[in-house]
Amino acid sequence: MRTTQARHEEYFSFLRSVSLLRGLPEEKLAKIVDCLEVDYFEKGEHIIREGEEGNTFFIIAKGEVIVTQSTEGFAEPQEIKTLGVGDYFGEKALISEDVRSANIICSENDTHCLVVDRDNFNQMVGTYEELQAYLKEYVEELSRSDERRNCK
Ligand code: WNU
Repeated sequence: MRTTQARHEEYFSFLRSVSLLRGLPEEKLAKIVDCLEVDYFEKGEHIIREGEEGNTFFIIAKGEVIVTQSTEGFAEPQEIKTLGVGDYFGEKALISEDVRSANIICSENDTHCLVVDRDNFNQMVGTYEELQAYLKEYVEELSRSDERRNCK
């Protein structure tokens, strides 16, 4: 069995490679690792459902997911993009204080996501102004591209 120490080191070095978190001081990163949960998904599973309430932020540590969204003129949610290792999702519901705005569906077996809850997300983002500004801007851009795509 892997020790807690080994797990900590593994996720710490992984998080250091995630571009979003580049500017975070090491002690902040270590705290995030302490309060992470790891969730495992199989191909076809919904990780996030559009319209549901959500209180978690995800970082992909292994595998791949697709993002889909309900769109005017289409019966089925339409695929918007694919995300892979080092990508993250779920920030929009936390930042906009809204329900989930898209579906996240696992597209590869044995996908691992690091999960940060709302309190820890707020601590992570709140203590780092550049990250906060970056994410706010990105979330506004997502809303604009949703409108351009005629999401429902
Ligand atoms: C998009 N429109 C919407 C993505 C991930 C991180 C960043 C893009 Cl910084 P949520 C559903 C999640 C949402 C986003 C993610 O899906 N998402 C998008 C879009 O065009 N959401 N509305 N592209 S991937 C992505 C930028 O994370 O957060 O909590 O749940 O609404």
